Amino acid sequence: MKSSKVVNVCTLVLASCVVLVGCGSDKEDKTSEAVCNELPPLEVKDSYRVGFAQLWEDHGPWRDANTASMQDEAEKRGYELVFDPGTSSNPSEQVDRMKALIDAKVDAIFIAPHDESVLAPSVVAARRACIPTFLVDRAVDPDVARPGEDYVSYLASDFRREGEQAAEWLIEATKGKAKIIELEGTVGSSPGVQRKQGFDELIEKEPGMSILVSESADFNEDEGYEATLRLVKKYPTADVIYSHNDAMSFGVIRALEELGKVPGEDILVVSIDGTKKATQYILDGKIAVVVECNPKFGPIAFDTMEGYARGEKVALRISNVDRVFDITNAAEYLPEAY
Ligand code: GYE
Repeated sequence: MKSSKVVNVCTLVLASCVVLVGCGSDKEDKTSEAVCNELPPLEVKDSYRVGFAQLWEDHGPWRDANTASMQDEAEKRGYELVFDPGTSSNPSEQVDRMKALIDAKVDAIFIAPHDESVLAPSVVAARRACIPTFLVDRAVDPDVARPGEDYVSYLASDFRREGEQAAEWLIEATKGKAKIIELEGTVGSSPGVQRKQGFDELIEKEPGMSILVSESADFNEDEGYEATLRLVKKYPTADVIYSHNDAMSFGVIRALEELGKVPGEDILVVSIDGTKKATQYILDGKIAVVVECNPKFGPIAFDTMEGYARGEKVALRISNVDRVFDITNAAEYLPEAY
């Protein structure tokens, strides 16, 4: 099994080099570097050097739990995780970090792309450099980086479903009556786009419900705080804030309390993620509901990578099933919350 994989890799590298020369590419292209024109295979090995292109780090408990899960799992399996945490929310910085992983010739790459468009060419670049890449947490534009051709698989929650779950809970809890402020995640990110689509579509069908305003606070606590201060003053009839993640919801709660509003009484806060702090806020009556978004990808990510190396058929999309937490079940969930 092992040796046949090695042969496959060599064949592919040689074939690619021949294609390059055969195509009459210019001098720069005629290097000894392998170029893969299709999904690169992964050798079966006892240990791997795996790159992890995480988003920037200052993103709250979800991101921390996500990073920890990848690091713990790599360590458990005796793999080296090449991980350089970002320092700013600028997507071009993540492009640079992807390039560094490609230059370091890691065996495989996991990437949590900042947004769908800016990072898509980096995924294509990894494929060309013969590094099998897996998307974890967020997607890239499938017209640029093609599933099953440029990357192996996309592992994430179903963000549209999360948005629907938030809307379904709210419709029932308010009996179809609400005036909503929506705080979106990062512009152009798959959770930001799809949590909005799933939620808005169901709310639009309810004659007694309206979204007064919807704007991005970049999945960031301080931006959630600033936006809430401004928008609650501008839309005084609002009685619900739907925030696309827990970090922004913490900012929402801070702002509401500063404005003399009682979260849970004057304004219902609807959130997504399922962090320990947000779960405690449900028990304190400050957050009404949290739709789960499980960040612990480590085990499934590495199992998928190993399955791919063994030549197993890997699904192009691997989806988590997320739960909904409110006052009826938050206490039960709290011990496992992150
Ligand atoms: O909800 C949020 C984080 O991409 C699903 O990113 C993830 C989101 C998560 O900043 O807290």
